[in-house]
Amino acid sequence: MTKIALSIAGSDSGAGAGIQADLKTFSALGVYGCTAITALTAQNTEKVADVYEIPASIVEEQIRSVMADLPPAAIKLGMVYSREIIGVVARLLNQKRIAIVVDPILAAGTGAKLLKDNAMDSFVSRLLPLATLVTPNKKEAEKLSGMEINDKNDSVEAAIKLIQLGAKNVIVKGGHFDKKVVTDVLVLGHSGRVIEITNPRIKIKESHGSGCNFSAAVTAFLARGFAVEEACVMANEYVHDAIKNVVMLGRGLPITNPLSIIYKDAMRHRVLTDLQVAVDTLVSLKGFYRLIPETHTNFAFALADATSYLEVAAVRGRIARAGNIPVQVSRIEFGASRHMASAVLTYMSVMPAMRAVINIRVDQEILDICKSLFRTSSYDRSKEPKEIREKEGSTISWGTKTALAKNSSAEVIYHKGAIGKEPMITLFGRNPAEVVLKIEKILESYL
Ligand code: PXL
Repeated sequence: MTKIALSIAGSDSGAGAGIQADLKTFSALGVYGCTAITALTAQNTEKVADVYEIPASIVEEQIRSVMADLPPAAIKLGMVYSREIIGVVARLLNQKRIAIVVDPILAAGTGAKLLKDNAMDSFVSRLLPLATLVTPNKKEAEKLSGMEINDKNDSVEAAIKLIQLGAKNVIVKGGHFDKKVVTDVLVLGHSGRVIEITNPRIKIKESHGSGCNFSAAVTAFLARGFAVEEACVMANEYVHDAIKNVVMLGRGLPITNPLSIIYKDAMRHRVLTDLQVAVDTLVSLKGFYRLIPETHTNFAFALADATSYLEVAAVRGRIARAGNIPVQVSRIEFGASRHMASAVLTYMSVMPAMRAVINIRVDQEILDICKSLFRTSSYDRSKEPKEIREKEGSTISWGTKTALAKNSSAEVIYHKGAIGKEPMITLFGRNPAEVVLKIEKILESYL
């Protein structure tokens, strides 16, 4: 059954952080999100222009309305802003056996205060004791613990202080430490266990919304029934991906992209199915077997933003021929062909829209047909520099680049072989269906 999560937080008109980020994150992670809005911020990627506090009684009515009819399996507290709102939240959530994630929002990434100075004491005394998990960054952990934090040991010490103040578990996030890798430090209050979750640093200064996305993701995973440690590890991976896919839309901070995971899953599915449909058509084309070289054919299709062969789908084991019948040897998978991936990735670095490629047999007649139908270019493998030849897997990339340098709009790139190397034609298209159409054209002339 669909689980419900409730976010008690502020609205961000720029929709990168706050309630808007929480709803996107809950939705992306398969949880139904409800909200109780504590404050309206007027803001964009550059600054918070103003904050309007929602009366505590209205915050109370929102929480009551949701709880009465849409019982949440987990609750997230974001920006709570004032003592009055903290009082209401503490009263309503006290004694509730629901996982509560407290994201201690003190200030916006662009600087503005999001918790009033006179609310700090009640935040600590009334909300920390409710927390299943508190998710401070470096600065927030320093403020709450009253100590300076410079390394992982300090993070553990600060987390223990927050546990002594009543939090059950604490994760001090590593994003704001000046380190090459980012390490989140999770301290489990019950066992005292310390868990480090480490990622390579993504090279951006700051990403608007990442803190909200993280705490909302943990909340979603807790709502779905994962334990705190698992929820933190999964949320960490999710947000790492969301930060990698930031969108630069305004003049200020880049915005974290909490939906990237669903777009990516959808795109991967599209790439696999489009390629399979095209391969099915291809192997049924009359006479196609005559275009399959001794080393077999492969057909590859890359994700739109692919940079590695793992993001290019191809046929595991290639398309071989059994007599006159083309045979798809195994499944279509990402990472199945380093060779074809190398060709298409190099091609895409010049023309990003051309994401599909197939290799076919070379004889003079096929080559002449290709030249009559398509823009072509070629490279000479005997001219391959020694250092490229010695580097495993770099020949195709070098060849494709060399051929494109001669004719940057070539749809067909070929080489005539070298000692011990079978000649090869690579034929490119925007997608697999377009490549199949080109193959059909070749076959019309190659009787
Ligand atoms: O990123 C913290 C945050 C949380 N909640 C709201 C915000 C911000 C940052 O700007 O505006 C409403």
